[in-house]
Amino acid sequence: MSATDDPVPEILSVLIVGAGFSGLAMGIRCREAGIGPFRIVEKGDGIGGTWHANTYPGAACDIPSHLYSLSFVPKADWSRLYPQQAEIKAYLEAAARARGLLPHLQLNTAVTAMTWDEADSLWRVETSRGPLRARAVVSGMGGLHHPALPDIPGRDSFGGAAFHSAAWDHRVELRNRRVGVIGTGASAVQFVPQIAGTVAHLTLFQRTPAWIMPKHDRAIGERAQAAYRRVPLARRLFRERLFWIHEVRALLGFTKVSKLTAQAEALARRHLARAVPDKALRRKLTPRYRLGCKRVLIADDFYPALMRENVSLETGRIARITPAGVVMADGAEHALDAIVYATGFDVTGSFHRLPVTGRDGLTLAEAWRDGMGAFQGISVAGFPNLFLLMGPNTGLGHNSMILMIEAQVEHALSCLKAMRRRGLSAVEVRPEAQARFLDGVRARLSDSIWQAGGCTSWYQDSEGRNTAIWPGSVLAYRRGARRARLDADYRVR
Ligand code: N01
Repeated sequence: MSATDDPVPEILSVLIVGAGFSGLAMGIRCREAGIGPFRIVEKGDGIGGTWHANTYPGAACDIPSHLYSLSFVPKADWSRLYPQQAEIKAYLEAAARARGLLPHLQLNTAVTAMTWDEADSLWRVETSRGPLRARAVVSGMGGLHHPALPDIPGRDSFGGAAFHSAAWDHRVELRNRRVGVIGTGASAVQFVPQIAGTVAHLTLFQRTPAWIMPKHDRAIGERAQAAYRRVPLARRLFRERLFWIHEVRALLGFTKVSKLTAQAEALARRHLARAVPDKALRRKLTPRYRLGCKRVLIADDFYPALMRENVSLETGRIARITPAGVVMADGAEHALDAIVYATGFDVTGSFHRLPVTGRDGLTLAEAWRDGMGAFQGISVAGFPNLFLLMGPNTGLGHNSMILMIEAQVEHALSCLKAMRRRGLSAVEVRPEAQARFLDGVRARLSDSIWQAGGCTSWYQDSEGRNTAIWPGSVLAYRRGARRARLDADYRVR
């Protein structure tokens, strides 16, 4: 993929950070609207964001392909109901090429600091390849790109191979080796079935059993693909149907403990019982928190993988890691040749790692001392001309994240277009608009599963506040976010 190395224009209209779904969506819409000059900088060496970085065996999306794609970049020939990593990455590369983004895209360029220059009304941005200046910055950095390694004593003393699932080391041969996998989240349930059949022995270290639903993945046949190609309305109706199947959960109040929770838990228990006849193993795999508190997983092949003779499930507490393997709190030892950490990401720390200094020297870390928060998850008071995509409280547990991203892109774009039309140099969300929005989020969260569910999850910060998930329907979010009400919610100058 040949991106650009051309010199950057002296002052960019827009700098977009990240070439994953959200950054590329923003770039496409900027280009269509004639906003420019703009540039997309990406720290990685390819397009796709999480779908470029995560190459573990079996990496796939648990949202159907026709819904997990941009409404303005339709693809008729998705090969499976649930898309696999390579197909999503190829889709994003094709979109970037077809929509003329390559001349705007600069790879291997990490943003290291950003400072708002009030006198010149622009952002001064430090990158690993030199400074940039931009009137506006759109962050498409996402939240799930800093792998979290567990704080287990002796971790670095391990003598075998060790890596995180999000940075899979394909040079390490796991075939016929004794492999330990720590963690049982969305990543582990996808790759454990892929490697279980080839390793000598797999020990899965589980701290908390997850709720797992049936997946029912299937290939989408050539006839259906051809029909979607010939009749775009058929594809749109299929996408719409998938949207409503997912959205109905939110409309029925999935974020609260309800009858729906109990019914979904019963379905997941039946899924477990069908796959795992062994009562003792089933007990170990049965969650003890209410469904929805952590991300609900979908997989048909994970439980069968645990039934294999060469796979064992360890549910005790890990005491330490030694050069030879893992030692449990009860003294049991597991000799291992390799350890895969499927231990998730540092989500709340993601923005704090990047020094972002807004108006009057306020840093984003200071603004978020009492927890992350942004107006519509997009704009933060004190940080003019800065727009966050996939910002705080805009993640989804029930539907496609792409729908949220598109609403955020339209919000940022409506601000940028108004700035151009009205000759504005800065737009900054009013603190009262931000406070009103965050009060609404808090009210929605007050009787949510995260208050009552008795679990901790990466959705919550160290104080237990959910700063990751939008506690409502996509429809409700889109209604509020899609078009910025500049004169009501923003200060302009
Ligand atoms: O990470 P996770 P993930 N000792 O944080 C355990 C997205 N995603 O990479 O539950 C022992 O879910 C931890 O245990 P516990 C998706 O949004 C999407 O799997 O904290 N264990 C848990 O079991 C997802 O939610 C897709 O008790 C430790 C696991 O490690 C997000 O990425 C696919 C531990 C971490 O699970 C993250 O998923 C894959 C310790 N010290 C991922 N620390 C799609 O299909 C942590 N654990 C779209």
